[in-house]
Amino acid sequence: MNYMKIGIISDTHFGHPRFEEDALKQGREGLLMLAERADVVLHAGDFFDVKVPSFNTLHSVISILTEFSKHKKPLIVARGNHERRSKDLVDSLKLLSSVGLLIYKNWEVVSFTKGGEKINVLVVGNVPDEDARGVINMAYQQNKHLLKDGFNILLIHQEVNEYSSLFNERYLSIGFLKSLDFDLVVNGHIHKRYISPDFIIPGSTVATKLSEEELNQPRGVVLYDTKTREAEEIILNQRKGIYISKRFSNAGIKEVNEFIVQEYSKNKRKYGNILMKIKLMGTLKEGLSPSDIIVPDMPYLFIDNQLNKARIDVKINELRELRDKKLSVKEFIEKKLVSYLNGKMKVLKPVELYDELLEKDVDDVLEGLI
Ligand SMILES: [Mn+2]
Repeated sequence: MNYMKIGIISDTHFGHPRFEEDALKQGREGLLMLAERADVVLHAGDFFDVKVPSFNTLHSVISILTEFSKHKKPLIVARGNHERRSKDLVDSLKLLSSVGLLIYKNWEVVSFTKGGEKINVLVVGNVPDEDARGVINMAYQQNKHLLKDGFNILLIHQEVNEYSSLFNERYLSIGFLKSLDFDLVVNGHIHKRYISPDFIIPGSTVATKLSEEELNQPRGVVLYDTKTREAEEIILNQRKGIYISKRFSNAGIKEVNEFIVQEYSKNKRKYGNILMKIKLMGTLKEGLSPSDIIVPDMPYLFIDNQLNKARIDVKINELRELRDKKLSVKEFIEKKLVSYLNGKMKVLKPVELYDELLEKDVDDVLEGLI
């Protein structure tokens, strides 16, 4: 009996405004690698990053797909949330499918056979996550008769509670997806890779957010064997993502700057091309503010400056408290002064001093104290 190799890729985000070059390079490598090794390639959505890609992006993508097409392997793409446009507008995937560079389906089963093996792919493009159960179930019921013989795959682009940081009881769950009885579910949207014999999220081929999770996971694609139900991860050549967080205590500008430059240079020497995010936390010396840190201009270096955040939060909370209690400014200062002077004055109670200061000349008040 024959079997098939399914290439699985997702979230190439071509045309990403910040990482356009990486998206093209890594997406190209992933697609062409699968074109060579797989019998059929599935793309689980967010092919493009933007709803209306620029001519430059389209030009680059068309050249990638032209190379891909030389391998004569079908490329099936589901719509991601980034491609969703209103019904009467032609979207980027429809455009590419109209010239035969990819197969773009929605609510449809596409079938392929190789030797004695048949695979059926039900494609359901992205819908609002609250509606996903209803929509996918309806698409399944309508197309069930086409899923009788062969290896059945569901290709979607949605949140799934077990793998998402957002929980919503109306979103998809593994239990729901298993109840539909597919041999394999392939999902995009979630940029972190998860692999099991019957559920695969390949993850994105490019980091689109500078989160710790996205930076610390190497990007890749998956090659799935329908016979053994084993999935091979293929890691792409890529800029090394590095996420560092550092806590300072009463630091000066120089100390912070030196840390940034040292970490960047050290990693650049070690890995070559890097994409680095440094989160700065803790406190600066009295009198310095976070905006005093001027970040050195280095390619693919991003700084999340949270210095003095605790101090700033305390101030914000005091102001919030003031607002909540609807204290007047006068009362607020009185409270601050009382808490500051409590136990430090013998002659007057802090509250009396405050009243005197409000009504009399400061010099007269001070004279009275001596
Ligand atoms: Mn995405």
